[in-house]
This record gives sequence, C-alpha cells and structure tokens, in this order.
Amino acid sequence: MSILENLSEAVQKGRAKDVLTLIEEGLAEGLSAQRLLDEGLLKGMSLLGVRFKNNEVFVPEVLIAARALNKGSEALKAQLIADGVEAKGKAVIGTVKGDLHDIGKNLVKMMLEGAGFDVVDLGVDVPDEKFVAAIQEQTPDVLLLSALLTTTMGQLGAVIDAIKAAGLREQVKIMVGGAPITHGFATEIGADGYSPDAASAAELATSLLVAA
Ligand code: B1M
Repeated sequence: MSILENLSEAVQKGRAKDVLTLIEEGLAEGLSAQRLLDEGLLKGMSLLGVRFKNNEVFVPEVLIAARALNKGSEALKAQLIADGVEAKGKAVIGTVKGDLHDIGKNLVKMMLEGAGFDVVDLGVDVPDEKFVAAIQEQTPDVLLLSALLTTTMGQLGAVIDAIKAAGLREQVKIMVGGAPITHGFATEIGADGYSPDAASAAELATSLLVAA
C-alpha cells in the first residue's frame, strides 16, 4: 500500500501514532501537505463516514478516528500555513448550538490562518448569545458559522437573526458552511456567503474583506 493509502487506513483505525509517522514519511518523500490532507486524512474520514452511515462502525470508533485526524492536521499545519503572512483581518469561527462536529471548522480555521487572518475560535455547540458577544468584544471583520447536521442547520439562521436583533448585522460579514449547507440556503437565511470547503472559505473571506 502507498503512504496515502496507509494514512487513510490509519485514520479509519484511529491510530494517531501511525498517522504522525506516516505524515513524517510522506513529507520526507516529497508528498505535499495538501495531498497528505486530502488523499490521506480526509479520504480516511470520508470512507469511515460511509461505514458509520451503514452502521458498520459506531460513535466511539468515529471519535477515535476524529482525534487521529485532528492530530494529523495539526502536524501538517506548519506546512499548510505560509510563513510570515501578515494578519489581513480578524475572523471569529464556531460550530452552532447543538452541533459537536469540529473537524471541518478546524480545517477552515487553519486555512484562514494561512490566508493571514487572526482567528478567534469559539469551539463547538456555541449558543447564539456567545456569537453576539464575540462580535461586540472581538469586532471581527468576518464571522464563520459551521453546521454539519440537518437538525442544526436552522441554527445558522437563528444566529443571524440574533445578530440583527442586537443591531450588529452591518458590522460584520457572515459566512456559513458545512456538509448540508447550500448556496441557496445561505442566501435564504441572509448570510453574505457560503463555501463548500476550507480552501474556498479562506478565499471568500478574503474577497469579503475587499468588498467591505
Ligand atoms: Co456525525 N454525522 N453525528 N459525528 N459525522 C455526520 C455529519 C453524518 C452525515 C453521518 C451519516 O449519517 N452519514 C450524520 C448527519 C446526518 C444529517 O444530519 N443528515 C451524522 C450524525 C447523524 C451524527 C450524530 C447524530 C450520530 C449519533 O449520535 N447518533 C451525532 C451528533 C452529535 C452532535 O453534533 N450533536 C454525531 C456525532 C459525531 C461524532 C462526535 C462521533 C464525530 C464528530 C467528531 C468531531 O467533529 N470532533 C462525527 C463525525 C466525525 C461524522 C462524519 C463521519 C465526518 C464529519 C467530518 O468531520 N468530515 C460525518 C459523515 C461524513 O461527513 N462523511 C458525520 C470531514 C470534514 C473535513 O468535513 O465537516 O463537511 P466537513 O467540513 C468541510 C466542509 O463541510 C466545509 O469545509 C470543511 C473542509 O473542507 N465546512 C465549512 C465546514 N464548516 C464550514 C464552515 C465554513 C465554511 C466551510 O464557514 C463559512
């Protein structure tokens, strides 16, 4: 098996130590950090996701795999983030109330940092009031909201409504994302933008700054 296949396998089995060793080997062999991320770590989680859906693996296995993936993406961070980029703006990011998924959010955060943003991460299961308070306290240029469940995607609109009710909507650009979200949904709830993946999220955040 190739290093990328082994990496995918190690994520699926939740073997964090093997993940780190394979990343080292991959980088030493000249594989790019992006390929190790996309074709190794994320491929592994995507394959595990199918088995999760089919009830072949359960929450504990997925959690252990998520931990291995997060360790791996942390190890790749230095390679993914360009050196010496000056902060071009400030962003606040979080996963909405009721939702504990953070792998995608963490990748978006990493790409934003790579694009030169100073990022404040509110974590997961973030109540609407906490997003409102963060806008008041941190005065970010962009707020990024993540939701991974069809049962929590409605929460994205609730956060935007809470921000409007607090009179803060004009102060910040709002982007939404996560597997069940579409461009149409983002427009419907009054977001300024939607991105399907981490790389385009960083590009969109940058273009929203220019447009502001
Ligand atoms: Co959950 N889970 N999960 N889960 N989980 C999904 C999402 C699911 C699709 C699995 C399935 O059934 N096939 C399903 C949702 C179904 C639905 O809503 N229609 C599901 C379910 C049902 C559940 C539970 C309800 C299961 C249960 O308890 N019975 C439960 C809910 C818990 C809760 O949140 N309250 C649950 C729990 C969990 C774990 C805790 C075990 C674990 C999360 C661990 C963690 O995040 N630390 C977990 C995981 C890992 C998954 C899968 C397998 C993988 C998700 C992931 O991390 N993908 C997922 C199945 C799948 O996606 N194949 C599944 C990799 C990640 C890089 O992709 O998060 O999509 P993603 O992020 C992308 C883009 O979406 C985008 O960029 C990212 C990078 O490119 N993006 C943004 C994300 N946020 C963005 C924000 C932006 C922009 C772009 O800002 C603007």
